[in-house]
Amino acid sequence: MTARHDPNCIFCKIVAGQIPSRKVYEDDDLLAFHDIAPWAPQHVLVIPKEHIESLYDTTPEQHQALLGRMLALAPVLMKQLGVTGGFRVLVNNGPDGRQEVPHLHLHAMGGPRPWAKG
Ligand code: IU
Repeated sequence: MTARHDPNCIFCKIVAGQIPSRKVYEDDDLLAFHDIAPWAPQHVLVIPKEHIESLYDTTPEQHQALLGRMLALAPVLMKQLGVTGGFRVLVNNGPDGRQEVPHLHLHAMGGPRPWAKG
């Protein structure tokens, strides 16, 4: 089990295997799975296994490596999923940042356009 786990958090439940997900990557610290409501032909979420609510709860001193690994995983997964023409990454933080699930996650979205606006 991970260092910090919130039993009420849906993504912690996914990490713990209590809720199924379509996993695309897993290691000791990170999990990546297909978004259940994709905005793009390929849409995966990369999350830390540890319960970190948002980027507000990170510091450069403690989380630089973890955050770097989350971002670095995005192109690897996009390529594995056949996305070679371009993709977007997005991290929503807090209510004004349109974060709906309060467990840090990086969206990686790609595939042939048209798809997401903005
Ligand atoms: P947001 O950045 O917090 O707004 O995005 C949350 C995403 O989590 C959103 O795209 C949902 O479709 C996705 N999601 C999921 O993949 N599985 C779930 O069980 C739940 C949300 I709840």
